[in-house]
Amino acid sequence: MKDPKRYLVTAALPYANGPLHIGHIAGAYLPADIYVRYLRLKGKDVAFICGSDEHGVPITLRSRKEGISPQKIVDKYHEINRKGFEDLGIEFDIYHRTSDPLHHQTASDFFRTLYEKGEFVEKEEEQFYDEAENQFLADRYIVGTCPHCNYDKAYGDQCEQCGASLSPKELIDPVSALSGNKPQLKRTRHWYLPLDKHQDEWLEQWIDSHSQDWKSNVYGQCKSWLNQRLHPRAVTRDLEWGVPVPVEGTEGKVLYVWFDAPIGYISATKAWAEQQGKDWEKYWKDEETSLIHFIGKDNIVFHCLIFPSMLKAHGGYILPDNVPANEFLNLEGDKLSTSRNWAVWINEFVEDFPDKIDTLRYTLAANFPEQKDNDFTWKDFQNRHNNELVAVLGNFVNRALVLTKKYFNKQVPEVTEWTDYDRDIIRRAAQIKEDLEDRIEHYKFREAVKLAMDIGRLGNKYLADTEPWSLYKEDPGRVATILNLSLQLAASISIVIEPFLPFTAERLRNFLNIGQLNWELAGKPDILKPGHEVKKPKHLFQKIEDQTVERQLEKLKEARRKKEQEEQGVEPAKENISFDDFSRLDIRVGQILEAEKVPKTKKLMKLTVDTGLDQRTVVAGIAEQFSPEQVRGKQVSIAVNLEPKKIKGIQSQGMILMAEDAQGNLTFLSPGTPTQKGAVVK
Ligand code: B3M
Ligand code: ZN
Repeated sequence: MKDPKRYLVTAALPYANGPLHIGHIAGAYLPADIYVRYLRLKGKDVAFICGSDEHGVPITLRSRKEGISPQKIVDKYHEINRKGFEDLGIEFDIYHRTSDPLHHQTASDFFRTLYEKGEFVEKEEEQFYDEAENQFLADRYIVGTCPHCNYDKAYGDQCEQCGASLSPKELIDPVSALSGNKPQLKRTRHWYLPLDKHQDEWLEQWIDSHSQDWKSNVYGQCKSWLNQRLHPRAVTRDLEWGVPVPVEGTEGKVLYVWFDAPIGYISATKAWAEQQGKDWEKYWKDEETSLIHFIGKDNIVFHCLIFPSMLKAHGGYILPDNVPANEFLNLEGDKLSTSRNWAVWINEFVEDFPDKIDTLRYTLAANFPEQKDNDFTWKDFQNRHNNELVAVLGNFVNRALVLTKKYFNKQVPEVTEWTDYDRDIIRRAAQIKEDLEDRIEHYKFREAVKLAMDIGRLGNKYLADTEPWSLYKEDPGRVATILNLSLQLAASISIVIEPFLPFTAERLRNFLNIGQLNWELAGKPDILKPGHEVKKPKHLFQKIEDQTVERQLEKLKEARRKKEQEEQGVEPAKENISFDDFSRLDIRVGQILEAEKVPKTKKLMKLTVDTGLDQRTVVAGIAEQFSPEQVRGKQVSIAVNLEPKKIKGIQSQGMILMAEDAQGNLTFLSPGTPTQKGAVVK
């Protein structure tokens, strides 16, 4: 849309079931924030909407796993994620939540309107059911083997390995995610959105109308869905957690999370408009509003096909103007993964690098997976910081300020006369600003962030070519012109980097002693007036040392190792003890002389052991795996200075050392060759 009256920009509502990592940020939130900051700099009317998606199976599964209520789970992660965005300088106008009553009301009304208009198809059919848990198994409640790629942990709604969208009945060997049982089939009634009808009536045509202005990855995915033909999609579920279906006689049913979540954008806009004294309907119903959804690629079908069909079925709403979805970000060459703990978590990053938020934003923007998956590495993070932010941006700004202090007492000098070369620099700066606009407006943020840096590159080249430091004695008037232009370039930089590096832009404005400027000033040669006083120069950035990023790499690998061990059932390491503590233990090689089961117990065996010091009685929990015959005569390790303890009425004097694996299998720690009884184990 050319020159819309206002913008409504949404970023996918993250599930409040866990913390955010850099993959989320690179997928949807940072591109959205860059875009919105740009619009704000241009003085546009824009509402930037986000919030927590607090329904759906990811939440209820998490709540079961942690043994706390769904509401407690979403309260916890809503706050963590809200703060994470704030720390990254991602400035939504509102960060709402779908457990809010206003949302329940809005989603409920929306459903009722469609219901009353006859926009749903009602169907009763058989669905998988877990008898033991008394629950229907939709979406992630059911797992099995993916029919497309054979991945054996595919969910009922999607395979995370190949990305295919699935329905439970397509899974091979499905089992309940709750009990692990084989599911039964049971009849149930649901409401379906007839996407096939929408496809024929308008949807396909509408998607086609965006073949040129939507990103090819987005348009391509939509076409591939349409080519396989859309099917009616159930928008209700047999679950307890969610927005109740607002129809008589539907107890135990809620709206499908992907039905209510996008309506979350609407309820969030309502809440924001109420706070601001604005009219929410202008943002959703006026044809002159441009609605833009920023999302990750796994959300394309919901935002490009399903939600538009809901809006159309309802009537009165505008449809998205664009849905600039990114592909996925990898980390150090490997898929980002919560389950394998291969991620840079936002809360941890903020803790480790409170003054490097912009470096993260910069590195992510430079690597946005705009057309295909892309990689984040810590080495690249360091290189971009040191070789670009420090060496280009920081260096230029610092030189301009230092020279201004030295020659002109911190005041912007007056231009004596522009040379042809100066004019060329001015023209190039203006060109960069124009190119930058074009790239941002076409969602090409990787090129855009590079262009923003180009003004710094231009400034460095200008100083290197003109060498004001060697001219002052001869020609102070020329130096005045050079520094004037350098400071104008620095002011331009403070504008164009704002969408990408907002914290740095603020510092730079502070150095230049100016407030936030309108976008249109960027690239102009007269932003700062002669005589304006700038501040004492400081450095914009400090270098990142090798060991800093090496530590992060170590931390990543350590986290993954821990997770793998956890999965394999390896117990976590205990705290260190002193050598003294250890040497107080007295462990000897002993030999089992006699063995008999302790009556009326399953596990216990009474042993007589020759410790080399004495013969003593020990009770050991080994009877389930060993018979008395198997252990008689065996050489073992025995702790001999443990305090005696009464077990089932028998005085036990010591402990036989055993290795126990995650399945509870026991092995004796016997010497490898026959050893003298009483030999000390140390
Ligand atoms: N919560 C899925 C996701 O976080 C979902 C997005 C909803 S946007 C309306 O990927
Ligand atoms: Zn698959």
